[in-house]
Amino acid sequence: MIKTELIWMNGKFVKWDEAKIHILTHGLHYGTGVFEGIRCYETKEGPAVFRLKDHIKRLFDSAKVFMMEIPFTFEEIFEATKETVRVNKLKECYIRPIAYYGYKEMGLSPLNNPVDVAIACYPWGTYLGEEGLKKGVRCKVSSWRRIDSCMLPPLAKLTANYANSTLAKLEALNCGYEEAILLNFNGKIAEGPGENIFIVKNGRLITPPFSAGALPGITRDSVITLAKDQGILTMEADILREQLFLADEAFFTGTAAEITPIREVDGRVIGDGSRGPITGKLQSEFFRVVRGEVKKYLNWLDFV
Ligand code: PPE
Repeated sequence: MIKTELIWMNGKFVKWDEAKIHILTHGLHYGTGVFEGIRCYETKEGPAVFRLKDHIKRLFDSAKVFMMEIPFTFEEIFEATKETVRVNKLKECYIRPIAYYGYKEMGLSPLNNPVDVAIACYPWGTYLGEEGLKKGVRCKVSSWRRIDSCMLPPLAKLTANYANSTLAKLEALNCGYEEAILLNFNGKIAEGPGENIFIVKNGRLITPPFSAGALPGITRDSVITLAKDQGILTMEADILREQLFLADEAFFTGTAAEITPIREVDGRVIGDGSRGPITGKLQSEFFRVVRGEVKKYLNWLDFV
């Protein structure tokens, strides 16, 4: 990890190496936190955060599901996020805001504990490798199922949910694959451990609906919008494992993963085994949009 200078903690900037918490922090023991992943890209007009308001809205939505009161307003977190990028003098970075139950009491009820909030930012290159972004990644359908909404809320970005993601990721890596794909409890495709998933079939996009356990991804939403502009329709529908095997193209979307093609699943080559034409088209449009090269979508950028 590449260190930067300052991290925002509860309203103050703290030096990177001093951004520490107590070992008995509630969130560390019980996964009682909510977080976001955001990217800031270099544009001709300076660094711009991609869809910052949507990310902060989702942070507050996650907290609502968890009945957690974030002790800062939307506006304060919005400004603090931009300020964190600014003080670290970064042109491009990944931004990680987190709100979690802090240190006071142990035991499952978090109600007596403070809610602490931090925002860090640091350079983070490609999520699944430069090669993965160009040629696609090899995936394994996980033996772990995506958490079901009656157990943990998959539509909220709760830190606890990522234990499920980590198990799937570990299994995929251990079996020699680059990424996992999780089925939901009904055996339909849900998403990757840190990405939404799309397939391309006969010129159309298909992606699992939220009811299948797909996080309301902001990149997912951006891709659906950009596809529509290009006359490519998206269906939100359940996807079977074999539909994935038989897709013309498949790709992941996510803030960290951006748009990453999938070239193989469980030993089946997807399409011709490289980045497909529709995936390529959406990917290059996405990178133009985040870098401020498409006028129509300048309103998705918040300049720091
Ligand atoms: N599903 C999951 C489970 C998920 O974690 C992410 C983001 C997405 C879908 C895509 O959502 P969006 O970023 O709004 O398009 N995952 C974040 C964390 C990744 C990590 O490894 O940490 C991210 O991409 O920032």
